[in-house]
Amino acid sequence: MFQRRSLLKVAAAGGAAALVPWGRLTGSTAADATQGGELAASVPFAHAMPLPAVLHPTRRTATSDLYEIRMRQVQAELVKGLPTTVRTYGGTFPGPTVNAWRGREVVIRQINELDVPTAVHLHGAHVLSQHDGLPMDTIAPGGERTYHYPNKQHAASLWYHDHAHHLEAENVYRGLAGLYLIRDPREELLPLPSGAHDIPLVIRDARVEADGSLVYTRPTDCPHMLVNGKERPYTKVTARRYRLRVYNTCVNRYIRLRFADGTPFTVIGTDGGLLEKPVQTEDLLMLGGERAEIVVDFSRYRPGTSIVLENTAALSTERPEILRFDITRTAVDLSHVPHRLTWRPPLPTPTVERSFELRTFPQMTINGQVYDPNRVDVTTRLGTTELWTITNAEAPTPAGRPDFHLWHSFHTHLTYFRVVQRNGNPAGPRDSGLKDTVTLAPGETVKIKMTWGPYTGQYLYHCHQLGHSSGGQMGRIDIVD
Ligand SMILES: [Cu+2]
Repeated sequence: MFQRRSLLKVAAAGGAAALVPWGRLTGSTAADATQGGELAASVPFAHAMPLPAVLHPTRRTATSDLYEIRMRQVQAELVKGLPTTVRTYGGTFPGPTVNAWRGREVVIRQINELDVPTAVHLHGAHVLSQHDGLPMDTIAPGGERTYHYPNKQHAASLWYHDHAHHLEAENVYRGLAGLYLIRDPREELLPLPSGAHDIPLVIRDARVEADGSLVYTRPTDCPHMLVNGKERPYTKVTARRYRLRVYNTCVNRYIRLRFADGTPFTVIGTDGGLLEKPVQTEDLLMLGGERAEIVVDFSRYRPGTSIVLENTAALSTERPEILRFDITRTAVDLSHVPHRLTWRPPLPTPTVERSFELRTFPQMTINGQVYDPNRVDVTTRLGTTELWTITNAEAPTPAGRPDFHLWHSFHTHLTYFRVVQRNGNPAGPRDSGLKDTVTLAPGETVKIKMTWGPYTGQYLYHCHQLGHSSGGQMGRIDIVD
């Protein structure tokens, strides 16, 4: 229940809109606000940033790599010195990284040793419906399920995470997320930074209490920003180029990343893999579910200096620092970013148009409806190219007011899309490349186009603010022959 102290704090932080009970907005039974517990102190740069563990196959066949993951509850140190109970894939937080190769199948046996149902969705993958981790296709506690991933798609930075109906937001928040990288021998030929100079940054928020407990609550009460599972870590780099695979795995908030000195960097990839041409920028706005691959040249810094990556969308009550890079020494660097990275065939002209309106109030809905797994919202034929107009129907908010709950991030399963327009203008650099998740600030409209395939069956589209999808901001699309 809302306690007076929490109410005052939220009111001070967020204004009237933030007073709508979190549970009612999201359909969750989680705390409406913090329960008056004492927050763990935030101590930046106390942890060295780890890399996520790498999962090794239990067996390899001529065509497939076979893996096994036990979902289980363990303790992890998110905030320095505090043990925190988390839900994990394979006992690590975040889960272990799966390295897949284009054209080679991955089979993962998922065993649920948690006390909650789960469903494993591979975000960004072209997979058969029965392996998509649909909300009702859950693995009961004590049960297991084997998922098949064909990897017949471009190299890209994917991730696997929970999708069990009404539970996905809290399950992901408590740790059920891991990386899945599809590699392609042809992409490996590019002169991009690779090996030890190709590193993932899995960024998310959390609320850790002074006793170490992790509280699932509204994002304005989650001030601990984690990278690869540790709060505001530091990492040592040499003075050369690095490829950073940046993930926003926050369940309910956007981040806006920028180096403290405004240093520009090069975006080389997005949700669906490499861009055709690199894009220079100084900041990155990312909603939950989005990925960005960037190349940063640390040779501009003298060894012995440090540079901090900041979140300029941090609340005034939070620290902006996300991660500190310590430049240790000079290095030989033979890598560079080619002017042209890849080529993608243009999509055919759309033959079907549809519109989708996302609302936060009075409920999390798409076109006025909450998700019903037994209701087919869209039926389309395999191979149809469609133009979708997506609108965030909430009014823009006054500057400076926390409005995470009014933003939406529209995500399609099965296929990537291209953003054609944002607010009537041609898609800019921020929306370039193949996307599976697109951000919508209050009042914004985007047009996206996609070809539905390569499989028939039941799939989903939904908001990737997972508190919103948990609350029903999700639709069913059936693809038929
Ligand atoms: Cu939403």
